[in-house]
Amino acid sequence: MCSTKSMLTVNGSFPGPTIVARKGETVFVNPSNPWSDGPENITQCPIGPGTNFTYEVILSTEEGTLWWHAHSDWTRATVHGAIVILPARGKYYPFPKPYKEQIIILASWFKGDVMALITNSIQTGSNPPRSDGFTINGEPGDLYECSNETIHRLPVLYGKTYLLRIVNAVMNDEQFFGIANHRLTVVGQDAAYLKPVNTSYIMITPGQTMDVLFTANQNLSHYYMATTPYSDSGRFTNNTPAGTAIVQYEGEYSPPSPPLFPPLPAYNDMNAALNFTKSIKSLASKEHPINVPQYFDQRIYIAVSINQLACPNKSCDTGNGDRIAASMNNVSFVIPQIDILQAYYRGLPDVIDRDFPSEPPNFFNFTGDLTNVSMYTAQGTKARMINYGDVVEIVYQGTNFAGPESHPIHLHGFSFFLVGTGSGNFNNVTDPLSYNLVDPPELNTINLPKNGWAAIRFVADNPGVWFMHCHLERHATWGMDTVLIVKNYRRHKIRRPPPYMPPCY
Ligand SMILES: [Cu+2]
Repeated sequence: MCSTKSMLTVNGSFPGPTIVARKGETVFVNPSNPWSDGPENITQCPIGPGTNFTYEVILSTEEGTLWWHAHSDWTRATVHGAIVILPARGKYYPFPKPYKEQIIILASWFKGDVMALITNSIQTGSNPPRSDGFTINGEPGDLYECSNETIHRLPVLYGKTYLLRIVNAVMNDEQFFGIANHRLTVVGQDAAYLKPVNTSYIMITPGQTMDVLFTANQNLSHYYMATTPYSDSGRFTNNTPAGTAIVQYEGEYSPPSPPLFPPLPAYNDMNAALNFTKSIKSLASKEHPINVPQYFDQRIYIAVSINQLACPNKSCDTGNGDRIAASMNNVSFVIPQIDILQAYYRGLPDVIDRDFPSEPPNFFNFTGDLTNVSMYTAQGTKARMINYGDVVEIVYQGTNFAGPESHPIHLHGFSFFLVGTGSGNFNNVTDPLSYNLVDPPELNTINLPKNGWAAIRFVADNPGVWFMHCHLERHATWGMDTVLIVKNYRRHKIRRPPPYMPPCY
């Protein structure tokens, strides 16, 4: 894009290296560059410059594609990569073996220094700038200036089927993605298999991964694959070209210039986004069974809001001089100085409050006219305590404050079932009647629709300190986060921390 910059990477590449494993394996990862970490000051303190730390990643039921990324400030913009989880030895995909596989990582590109941008917007209390572009496998593609030569190219053979492992590593935008003239078959999401969905486009939120098949069955030519932002906020106009790559048939022919472009939905096409999301169901086959909780022990109802915080003398750089904030159940999350896992494990006082509310402190018409409802939020470092083994239902409720939009909510530590979703306020009598308790998708990041609700269920069988946050990075920065702490039970315990944990400064 006609400029250069230095940036944080892993092994000098953007995107970073791919980790390949088989189902059920344990992977050891040793990042020795600075600032690669688990959620900073949630489950560890950051890995300091010049030091290293080994992660032991235990894969259990996951099969398909996941991704790894930094969790310190906005470093994940450039520090991320795919994790490919193949079937266990002797097992096969639940679809015909593709001829080849290709990782496709969608990401944001900022011409400026990402840390400087976010630091500045935190100081001024304002909205961080939009990214200057979108990339596919590290390249913005030839719709951007100076980017002709380096566009990512995927050579294909006529008649063959390819598996794309798509990761949305974009910072602040859901994405539509498609390939001109080619149908897509979505077969997996967040490392769990799906009933195949045949479609001309996908909508993928930051944090999500999708495994998608396509067959090279068109005339020998060049075709764009493209990624464009999706935003239902009504405050966004898309001025950014699509990130593109080229699907390039092998053979003798003269390719058109430019290649055909896929007819993706408009950036604000909410129906296109919801229709795609609603078509996603677990495969739930004999070979790949699922176990959907048919009841719950506790329900947590969480209002997810954009808010504001008072700025001294109205000195912040926004319309009314206040600071933009965000919250869950009217608590705007404050990241503590020491990591919560260590504080909890060692019983350190005064780091967390254990009283994250199980419902919003005030009930109002969350999705109605809120002009007379206060937008100010409380702040805190509150965690929700959960007994080991509890079946938990979480209902997320979108709210209509300040340019409402959908939120990709991500929970660490679990895959969970998205059992229901709908528009307006959640009705705890009628809405559960519409739940899918047969073949809901098993995910780790859901799309909470704008001014709507979404319900998830999981069994709290993983003791630990688990961050839950919106995967739009600006919302997470503003406080749209909380922590679930699953308590120990008998031999099911949080593991002892290794002696080489990065120190907290
Ligand atoms: Cu959000």
